[in-house]
Amino acid sequence: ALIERNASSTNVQLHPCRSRKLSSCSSLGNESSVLVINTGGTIGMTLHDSGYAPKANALVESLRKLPILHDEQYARQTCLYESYGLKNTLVLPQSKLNKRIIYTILEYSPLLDSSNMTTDDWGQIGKDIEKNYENFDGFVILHGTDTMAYTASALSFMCENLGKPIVLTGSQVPIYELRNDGRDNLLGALLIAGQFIIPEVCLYFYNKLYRGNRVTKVHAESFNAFTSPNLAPLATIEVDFKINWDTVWRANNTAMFQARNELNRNVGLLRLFPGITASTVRAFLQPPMQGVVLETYGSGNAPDNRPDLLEELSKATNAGVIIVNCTQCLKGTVSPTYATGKVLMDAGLIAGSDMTPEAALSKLSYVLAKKELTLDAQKKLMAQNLRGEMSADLEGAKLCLSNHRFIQVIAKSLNVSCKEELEAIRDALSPSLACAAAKIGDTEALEALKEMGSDLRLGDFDGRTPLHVAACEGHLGLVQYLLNQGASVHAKDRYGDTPLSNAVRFRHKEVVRLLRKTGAHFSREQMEEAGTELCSLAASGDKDGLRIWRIAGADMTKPGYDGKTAIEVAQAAGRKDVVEFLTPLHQHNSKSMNGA
Ligand code: ASN
Repeated sequence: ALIERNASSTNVQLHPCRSRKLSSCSSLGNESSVLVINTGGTIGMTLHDSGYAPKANALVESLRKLPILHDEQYARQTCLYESYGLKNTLVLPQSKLNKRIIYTILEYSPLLDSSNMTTDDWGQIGKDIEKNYENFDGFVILHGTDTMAYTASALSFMCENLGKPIVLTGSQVPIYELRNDGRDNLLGALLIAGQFIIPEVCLYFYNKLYRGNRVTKVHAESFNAFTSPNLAPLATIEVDFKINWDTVWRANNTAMFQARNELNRNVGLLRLFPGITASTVRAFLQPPMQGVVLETYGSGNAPDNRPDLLEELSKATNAGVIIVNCTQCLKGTVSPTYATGKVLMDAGLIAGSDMTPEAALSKLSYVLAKKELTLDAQKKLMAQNLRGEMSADLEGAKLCLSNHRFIQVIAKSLNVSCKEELEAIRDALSPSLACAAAKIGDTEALEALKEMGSDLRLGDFDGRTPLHVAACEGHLGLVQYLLNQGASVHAKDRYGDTPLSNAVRFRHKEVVRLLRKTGAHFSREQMEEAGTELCSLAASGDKDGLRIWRIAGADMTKPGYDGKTAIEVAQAAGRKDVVEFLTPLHQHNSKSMNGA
């Protein structure tokens, strides 16, 4: 009783929790249900005269005979077959996390080698997931490896506001053969889809779970067939499941799940090569072409000495073709570093950041099918990070904010997709936030920033560290705290000021003492400039001011800009008390150098 792929029969209505008799099943709470959509691929192939080809109606029965993939005893005890009424439902043995994963296989007809798949097949998978969305906890798609990265990318865009895991997998050797990678891959995918709420379209292969729109097939024979060049795996499954929850993408709105199954077919991939002719490019960009991924060199470069080529590109973008610039390199991103990259921007291309060509192409297909949008809005979407398919542009992220919760808010608004990006934002923002916290003496906020992994010793855009700010404000306790955290008393901001010179300026005696105790001292230039400052303090009779300089270790005999010393200025101004104050210092210069 296989459920065939036609619109009326693909809604797998039954759900164990609703349809099974509770009295006869004690462990329903531990159960989760997964829909496995079998589209074909090597995993279910056998050898024919013409080579490997998919074998229909065979997978369920062979899985049923594999104890690691089906627990017949449990199925009978819990009346699994009666309740489902379908022979294509199986159950995994109990997992380490005490879960029972019940999975129902929906087999497509015909099963396809993934080389035969088209955008219509992506649409069909989308429809079937949508129809069965509420009946299952997760979804596994069995798929050939050849175009799996394309399907995974496409589904990631089509599945809007996804709240459940969709895991694509397959194998390099059919599951029917003695040595194969199909069993492990299927088992891993089921365990992920049935046990963890990773609300992404993922690809599981050879012990690693990847974000689906970040992968590319890199090996035709190895079991380790995929790589995710610009994003670390979402999970690694070895002795334990290690899930990088920080990297897991989540929809950040309150909309319901829906699969957008319309896709635009007028898209294409064009790879630049030295000597490509303008006529090739022109032919490729002819109507009905609407979206093209141009695979460029290095960080998004193309010849800037080929006006014929650039003209063809400009003509096409002016005519409304969206052209996305992606690099031919496996790793790294498109950036406007070179003149040879800038010319493409000038020609109206959209920078594709570090998207894989597979992701960029399927994104175009998805975005161009949104007919309700204007061309400009479609272009904007192409440049935006929609599902974690590209790394967010963190340029200009150095904002000054006074509350560390803003980091999360900013991360969200920038559509940050992984731990590394979040860390980059944190590193860009936290010095400013730490300075803001230091200003108001908020040790708790500084602690919170530290817990987030921020380095409290770092300076903001002006090189001002939290210690500078705390010293200005005279927050003695905070200065102590920051020193204990390893803050440097020698840090200089862009004006050459140190925490010590700041504390002197705002006359925080105790802070100056503490900083001096920790080894703070004036620099040679500061010492040179001190003379003039001392003279002006002496002229105005400001003994308090002079005292703080003395505590800070200034040489009180240093002459000012006109060669006169502070004591000479005090004498000329008839400030006897200042002269008195400065006399012993004058005589015992060496002592005063060590502070009071
Ligand atoms: N040709 C196969 C496919 O993509 C390759 C595989 O699955 N390993 O369907």
